[in-house]
Amino acid sequence: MVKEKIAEALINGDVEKGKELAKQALDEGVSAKEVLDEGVLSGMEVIGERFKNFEVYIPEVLQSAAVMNEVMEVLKPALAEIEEGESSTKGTVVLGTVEGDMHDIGKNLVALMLEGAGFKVVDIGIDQPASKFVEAVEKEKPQVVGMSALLTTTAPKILEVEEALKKANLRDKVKTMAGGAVIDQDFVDKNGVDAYGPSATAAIEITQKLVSEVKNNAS
Ligand code: B12
Repeated sequence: MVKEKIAEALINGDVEKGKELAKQALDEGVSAKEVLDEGVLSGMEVIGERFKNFEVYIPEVLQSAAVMNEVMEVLKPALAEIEEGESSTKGTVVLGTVEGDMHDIGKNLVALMLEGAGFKVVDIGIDQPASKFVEAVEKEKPQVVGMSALLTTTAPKILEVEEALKKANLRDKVKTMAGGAVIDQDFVDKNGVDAYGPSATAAIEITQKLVSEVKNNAS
């Protein structure tokens, strides 16, 4: 029940209620992942649908995002415990939202989960042109580059990042992954991206796999 109430608080934009319920859920033994998937994300889904149908507008969406951020603060310590066993391969991920795109809620969630799982995340932020991804790869030498795109108009920017990495002779040194509302398996297959990440929890498993592929190639 408490998970549904968290979704409700998120939909209603009630920060205090959201925080209080998240604490209550953890106290009651509900896992942070369940709160995330069945509370936070299902609430965001409802808001997403309403935004699409013009039933709510930008201020309401931002208020729900504020609830989500506060609830995530409560969940953070518990999510960090999702960390996989000792044998998991840790590495570095450069993560950003592509040029022209301001959406960062999903990207931030991916960053949070990856950090929780023990990866170093270099978050380059929103609205980042291909050149900034290249710069970050040169500087940070990550195994994985993660790109987030939520608009039909910005999805092609992922291809620009792929091309820029090739031009800088960096593409064979990293694996790439992409996610966001308009990205799917078909898109990544057609655009030479190594993996599609449907969610922040999936991103952990994918990153683990990609990091070990890069490390195996190097050895
Ligand atoms: C919140 C939101 C906004 C907020 C963004 C606030 C912020 N700080 O991010 C605001 C109000 C600012 C906004 C603005 C706009 N938005 Co908007 N927005 C949304 C909304 C409702 C939710 C997105 C969200 O945060 N979801 C919750 C998170 C947790 O989910 P997520 O982003 O999908 O991320 C998860 C996965 O996709 C994945 N993932 C995401 N990125 C990555 C990256 C990697 C590497 C991996 C592995 C995984 C991964 O993991 C995440 C966590 O599980 C969506 C609706 C939707 N269905 O997505 C529309 C939506 C994306 N927006 C849309 C539009 C049109 C706009 C505007 C153009 C509206 C306008 N007319 O001004 C502007 C564009 C601004 C810009 N230039 O970017 C459309 C896009 C349609 C399209 N096909 O292009 C959508 C789909 C709504 C719709 N159906 O009409 N928006």
